[in-house]
Amino acid sequence: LSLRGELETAVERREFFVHYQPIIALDTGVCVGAEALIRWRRPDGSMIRPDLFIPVAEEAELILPITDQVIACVIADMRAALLADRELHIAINLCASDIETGRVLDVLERALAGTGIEAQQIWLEATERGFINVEAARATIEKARARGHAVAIDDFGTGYSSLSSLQNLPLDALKIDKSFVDTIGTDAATSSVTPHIIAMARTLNMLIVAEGIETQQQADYLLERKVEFGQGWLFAKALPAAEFLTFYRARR
Ligand code: G
Ligand code: G
Ligand code: MN
Ligand code: NA
Repeated sequence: LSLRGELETAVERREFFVHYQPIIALDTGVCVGAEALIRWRRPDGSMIRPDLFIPVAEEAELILPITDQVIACVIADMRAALLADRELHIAINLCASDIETGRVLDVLERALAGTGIEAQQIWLEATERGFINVEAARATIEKARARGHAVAIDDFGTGYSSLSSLQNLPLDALKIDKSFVDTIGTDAATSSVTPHIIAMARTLNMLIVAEGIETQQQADYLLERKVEFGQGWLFAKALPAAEFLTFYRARR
């Protein structure tokens, strides 16, 4: 069976679930929420990484039903905690086609209706990978923000979006990709790019979330440069829902 065929079956059987990677305020160490990261366990028990199956799902136009299932999982896992604590935030990943069509916003609105969860509690991460139509993206981002969601540009620096298109998008936050965080404290040629990304986000009044922080040296460097938030194995891996909530309550 092709991966595409397997994905079709997986959508029908709702084989997807979500793990939650804590997002930490670097200055206080407080946990402010989590990024929802999709997981897929096939019937034979094996797991496939999202960076392998998400592009296939996008190509096969299966991404909308998959994002729909991620949203449903987040609500099922987190509803009680989100209602009990309005400071708790969960970030959901959207791929380029989600952003360009914007249909996902209606799916999200319907899913949230009547749950008591506030739109402000759901952050959206728009990957810049595969981003083509900046005007279409702008319409979706504006609509999302008008509804109260905060929108971050994800994987920044790894795609094709130019500085000028970023300047023209009404974004709340920028996520510094792990590939840049990895170079902190090394003499890799790209290590000089990280300060420029930080300066650019500042100029555009965007909050910054650094991804893939693995060492205290990286965290210290980012904190010195007033990067607000961080994620990475230094703090926690992506966790099953109950484990994330235990972590969250311990780190308030
Ligand atoms: O943690 P990890 O292996 O799960 O994530 C791998 C990649 O898959 C990341 O680039 C991440 O943004 C992407 N990803 C994880 N979950 C989702 C999701 O629910 N939707 C989309 N579109 N991408 C996701
Ligand atoms: O949304 P995005 O593309 O950025 O997904 C983040 C990916 O990075 C996921 O695969 C997640 O599991 C992984 N990840 C998160 N933190 C770390 C880290 O500190 N080290 C490594 N090696 N991978 C990480
Ligand atoms: Mn992300
Ligand atoms: Na990323």
